[in-house]
Amino acid sequence: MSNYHIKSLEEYFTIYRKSVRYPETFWDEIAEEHFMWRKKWDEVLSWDFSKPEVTWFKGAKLNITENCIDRHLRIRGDKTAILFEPNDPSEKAEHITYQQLHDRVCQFANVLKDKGVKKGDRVCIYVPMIPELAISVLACARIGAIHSVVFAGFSSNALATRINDCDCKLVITADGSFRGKKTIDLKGIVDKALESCEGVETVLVAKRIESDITMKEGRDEWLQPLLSKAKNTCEPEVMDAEDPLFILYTSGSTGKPKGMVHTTAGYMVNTAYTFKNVFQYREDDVYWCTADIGWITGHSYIVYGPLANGATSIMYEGVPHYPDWGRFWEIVEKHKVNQFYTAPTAIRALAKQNLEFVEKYDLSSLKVLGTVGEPINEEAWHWYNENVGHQKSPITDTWWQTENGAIMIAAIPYVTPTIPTFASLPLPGVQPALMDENGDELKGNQVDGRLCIKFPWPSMARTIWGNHQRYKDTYFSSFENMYFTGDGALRDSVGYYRITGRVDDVVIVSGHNLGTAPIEDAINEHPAVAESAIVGFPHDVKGNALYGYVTLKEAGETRDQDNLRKEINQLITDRIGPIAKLDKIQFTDALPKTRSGKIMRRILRKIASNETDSLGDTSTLLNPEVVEDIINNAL
Ligand code: 6R9
Repeated sequence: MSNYHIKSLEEYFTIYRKSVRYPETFWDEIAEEHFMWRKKWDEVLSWDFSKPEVTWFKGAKLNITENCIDRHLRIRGDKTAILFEPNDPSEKAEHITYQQLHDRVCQFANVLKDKGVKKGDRVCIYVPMIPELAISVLACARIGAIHSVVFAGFSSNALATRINDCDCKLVITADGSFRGKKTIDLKGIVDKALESCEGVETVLVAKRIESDITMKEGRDEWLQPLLSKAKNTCEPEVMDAEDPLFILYTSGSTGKPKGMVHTTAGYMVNTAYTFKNVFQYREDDVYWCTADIGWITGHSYIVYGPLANGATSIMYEGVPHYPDWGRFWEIVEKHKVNQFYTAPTAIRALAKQNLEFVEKYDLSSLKVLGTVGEPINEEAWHWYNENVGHQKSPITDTWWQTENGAIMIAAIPYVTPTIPTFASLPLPGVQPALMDENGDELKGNQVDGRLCIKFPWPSMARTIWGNHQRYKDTYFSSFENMYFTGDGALRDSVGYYRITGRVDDVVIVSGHNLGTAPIEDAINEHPAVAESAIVGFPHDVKGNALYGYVTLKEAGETRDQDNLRKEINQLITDRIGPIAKLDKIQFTDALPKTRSGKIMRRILRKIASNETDSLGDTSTLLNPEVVEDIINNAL
């Protein structure tokens, strides 16, 4: 038992050491004690990073929904599994108990079976943050179909590419979605996408916004009438440990999106274990992750991780600023949220608003705060700590990737002392390595290099759908016998990790290797600055020079821009040195971002280099309109 729930720093070190020395025993014990298996495994782990080929719990048989739902029914049948908070605060929140979740998942599973979906088939889920999204994910898992959730905000192009890449025959969607004051015509987007997806035979449509949509005869069907006719029991399909559970696409910096394939047993064990520890989840806690299920964070830490622990997991349909910027805090107060997990980009946006929005609400229920998605800058960290956590809720800065499936490096709240901007220590079972450019491992502390993982962990993606070679090339070819993350990191004098950003966010200026993240940190210290992004552009003398895109806290700021530019460069000189000074600083109202809040530096790089005719795919941007504005005002 003690392996599973870490309670002190000493215990962490003991368990961590064990997990490195005897990784198989470590995971074997966790898997054995905390899950429900139809058959136990023959072998905990086999691996060969040169192929790469990894299997965990080979020979085991299970169904993940039995672990996330059925086994809780006896003791937690009436406990809320999913707490749905609608976009509109005047609409009542919906408490879905474990028993109700069971019944609804089974009904949905029976509908899918009825439509001919079988084990191994791919189902595309393009559904907004309503209960049907979580339920459809679990329904696929119930019958062994592989779900491919596409964020319901991606364009028809992006959707079509993803449907075709893994040959989905069935698509689940909704008539539309609410986002703050706006509604989005999801079905229209699906219709357009399907013009280029010949393989799709069936579209199931959930009713949410009651809009007028067209239903294509013989292809499209309303979901609710089918569900209400379906039986509320469905025998779970018995799966092999290594059967694929889902595909989730992640956009590479170039080329088409990569369909990361996650398998069943290892993913389950790893997400459940990390959920319990990183959020210090206790039986009656209410947990809220603000991510969308269309992102890996939502898969692992709204659906699978929490439910495998019998937790109550909030699903919020809306946006942080509707009806006003106090909405997140209103929800925390209303549902007495204990763990709150969000992204630095949301924190920065919230921190820009009047403090009254957060001060108005009672946040005393909060015990743990989390962040994920990008490095959290110092200023945002302090704002979060002071105004949300009131300096008593530890912040766990969780580093991980779609490819990882589960959190890899993060502080264990109340156990690991936290330092702003440091993700801190690897979780048990995770063996990071920092590598230099020559491919040698940097041993010891006070080193800075490329972040790799040198030993398999159970929830690692096993391949890229339909393209194993690309999987190998992308992650296992840069360094021998290592998984390469693409991120840079430093390890400080006590062994804490600080993620310094994507390695491709490094610019060589006059022969100096400059990470853009620390420069951005320096700029963000300026009191007038909200956010910034630095990219390189070709320069006759220096090879590359730096171009900064800066958004100010107050839109339409009338400050003297030249003076601001001087102050910003002075800050950079003070913090990093004159070498990192920016040649150009463009003030802009917003930065182009992906749905998960990552700044699309690729686009900014093109603009800075004056290559605006080859911007590439902008279909996954949250705010494509800002691109034109930035181009028009480029320096
Ligand atoms: C979960 C998720 C992965 C990339 C990753 C890194 C960045 C995520 C971070 C972080 C610094 C953190 N990233 N968490 N950087 N500190 N706590 O975000 O997955 O969308 O695949 O992105 O995000 O660069 O490599 P994904």
